[in-house]
Amino acid sequence: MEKANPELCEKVKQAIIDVDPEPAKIIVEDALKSMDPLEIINCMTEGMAEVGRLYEERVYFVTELLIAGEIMSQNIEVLKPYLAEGETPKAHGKILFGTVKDDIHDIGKNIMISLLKVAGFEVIDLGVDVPASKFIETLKETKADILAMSSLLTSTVDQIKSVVEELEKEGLRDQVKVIIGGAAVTEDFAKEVGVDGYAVDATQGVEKCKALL
Ligand code: B12
Repeated sequence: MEKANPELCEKVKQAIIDVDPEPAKIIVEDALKSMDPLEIINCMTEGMAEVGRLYEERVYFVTELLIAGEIMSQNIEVLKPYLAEGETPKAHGKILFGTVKDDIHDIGKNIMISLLKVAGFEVIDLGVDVPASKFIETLKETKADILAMSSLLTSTVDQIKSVVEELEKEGLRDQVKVIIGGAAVTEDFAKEVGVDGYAVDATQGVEKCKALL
């Protein structure tokens, strides 16, 4: 997507990369004056990808990942009240959402949940490190229309397969739409496991959920 304000976006991105909470908060608050909150989130996400790259190159360590995560989460709290502006007709439907077992990344999940709520969905958030049994048990209790799973680690994507297999075993697969996302997931993987939807970011994820119902 073309950026409305590439210079400011770069500043926001850099603020995340610098992993210094105070200036990052000021820059994001300042960006709000001229940028759409969703665009700010996308710029921060680009910063997070760069933090991940620096971690891979051993320039950064887990501490930096943690601080960057905290900064991003705090800034999302600042942006949340502005997300609802300009929203059109409300969607109806219940979504069960969680990050798969052995994975504790939740920033992307939380962004998508905020956007889903703005769009009018009811969301049941199972949190992180959610085993297949918990997804199935809660699905039976809540009769959710959509099951959404997030996975950021290549070592945890197979958990998605386990959940889909469990759904089939329990005879529930036809009763629920399944959508997946997160940095470890691809369109090809989604096809391979036979889920109903995949999205590269939360905005597209919300659109997919609307289309699935
Ligand atoms: C912050 C971070 C952390 C934080 C997480 C804090 C938190 N509360 O989430 C902490 C410090 C805890 C962490 C820990 C670890 N991390 Co980490 N982490 C990251 C980092 C830098 C950013 C992730 C992030 O929040 N991005 C911003 C959000 C907004 O993006 P997102 O999650 O991708 O979500 C967007 C989309 O994917 C989509 N989306 C997400 N979920 C869903 C779901 C659905 C249904 C849909 C449709 C869409 C969707 O919408 C979102 C918004 O647009 C990434 C780097 C990266 N490139 O992702 C590494 C990264 C994911 N981590 C990595 C690693 C290795 C680890 C550790 C193993 C490190 C360690 N040695 O301990 C641990 C694992 C802990 C565990 N068991 O889960 C690797 C994974 C490598 C791999 N291929 O498996 C990465 C890629 C870094 C790297 N390049 O090496 N990490």
